[in-house]
Amino acid sequence: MNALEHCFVYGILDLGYVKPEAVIEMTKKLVRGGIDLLQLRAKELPLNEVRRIAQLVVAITQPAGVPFILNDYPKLLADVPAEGCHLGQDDGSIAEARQLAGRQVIVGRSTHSIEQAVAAEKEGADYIGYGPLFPTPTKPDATAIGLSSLRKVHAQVRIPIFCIGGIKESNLRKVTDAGAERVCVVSDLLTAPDPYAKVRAIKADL
Ligand code: TZP
Ligand code: MG
Repeated sequence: MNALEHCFVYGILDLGYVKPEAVIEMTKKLVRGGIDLLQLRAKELPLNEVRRIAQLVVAITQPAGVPFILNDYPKLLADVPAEGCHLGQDDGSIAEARQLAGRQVIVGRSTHSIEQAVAAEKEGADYIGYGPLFPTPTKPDATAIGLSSLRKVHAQVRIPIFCIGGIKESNLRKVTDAGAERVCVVSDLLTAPDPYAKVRAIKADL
């Protein structure tokens, strides 16, 4: 069985929004709220600091049975017992990431078009991120792809597709009406006054 089969709401601990010292508390809130899958995205920190924070997160996610994914750094999977890693379009091959991990791991790939989505599945990704659907302050330079290709990408790709980019509780209905089945949410979770309640609300609406 695919470990992601029952994962529908993917949260990202983006350290652009959460200070390192607040990561544990935020992780606990998201996990208690029922997040299905959690990623650590720390673009500005040195590798040692990413490793340290990842160790703290995995100590919470693992007992809770929430798969934990490291953005970038497949090599960290050799010493952090996270369940997988997430690669952008320019982050190297899926096979290379698996080799660096040295054990069975989940490998995801960011995709921004149907062609990239199909290619990621063919390459052996376990899941894809698909977007950004909307413009987003979390990735300000990325071009939004909109909602019009969602049905087509779901028809062409069998691995789990996590739609991402500007998705919020307030526009979730629009996104699912356009064909999204799974979502990845960053700022709407991390800036919520009550992230626990926000996860619950998004899960309930999906
Ligand atoms: N990749 C595509 S869009 C995005 C990433 C990491 C950011 C999504 O963040 P938000 O705050 O949910 O729009
Ligand atoms: Mg990357």
